[in-house]
Amino acid sequence: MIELYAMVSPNVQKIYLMLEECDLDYRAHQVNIWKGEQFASDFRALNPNSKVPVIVDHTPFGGGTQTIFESGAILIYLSEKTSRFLPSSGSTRYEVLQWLMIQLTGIGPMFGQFNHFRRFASDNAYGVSRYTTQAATLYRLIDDRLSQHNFLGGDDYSIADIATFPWLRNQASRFNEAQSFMRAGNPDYPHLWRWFDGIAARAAVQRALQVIDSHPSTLPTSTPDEMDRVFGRGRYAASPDAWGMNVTSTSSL
Ligand SMILES: N[C@@H](CCC(=O)N[C@@H](CS)C(=O)NCC(=O)O)C(=O)O
Repeated sequence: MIELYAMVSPNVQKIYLMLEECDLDYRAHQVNIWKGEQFASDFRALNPNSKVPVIVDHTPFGGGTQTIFESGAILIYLSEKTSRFLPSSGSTRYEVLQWLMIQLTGIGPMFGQFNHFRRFASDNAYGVSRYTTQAATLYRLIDDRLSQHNFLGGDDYSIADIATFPWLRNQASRFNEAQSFMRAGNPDYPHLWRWFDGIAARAAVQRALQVIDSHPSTLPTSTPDEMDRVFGRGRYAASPDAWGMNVTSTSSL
């Protein structure tokens, strides 16, 4: 059995998708990051970086328990545990890993910053502009890649797709009206939306999305101070007076 420490974000959604795709037995524990549960000592013992997702596998190869944090490391671990969605050798393995890394180092951080500035600091024109451009560049990259291959890693569905799908779904549902290039079905990205619809139709993905969508975001229950703590701003900023960033904003989209 695998325990998943979770919340609603795309980085966690990848792991639900993978667990369902691999038909693994799991139990999810919701970590309320707005209430600071990620900073509790028992959670930090699992991930000293105080972030979800984390898994604890009670039946790893070799016995004992195996704890893993970082969504990319978790996906690779689960692939190797089940021999699924990541070739064990050869150039296709590295194709998949390359596109997994594009998600981990590009799509996640850039879309994450886009979301942050658009939702919580929309008066910061530079941040909004920079991350809108970064996100648009990534949409073009994904569509171009998928114009040549059925899936991001090549011919077969892989952890690169599993990692990327929740981010595109998140953007389309949150910014459908406000940011045209993120709109679901946008004809400027025909290959991206062909790929997206195919993944959305998978039985395991539908099962995962049902579980994911049954957990509402706890953000609306957070106080301005709790938001400042997660965002590292206000009295939590390393340098509160620098850059005029001593800002508390509760605006949400
Ligand atoms: N690189 C990490 C990112 C994880 C991450 O940013 N988790 C967020 C939720 S999406 C979190 O736990 N935030 C709590 C905090 O920053 O205090 C991964 O891919 O697992």
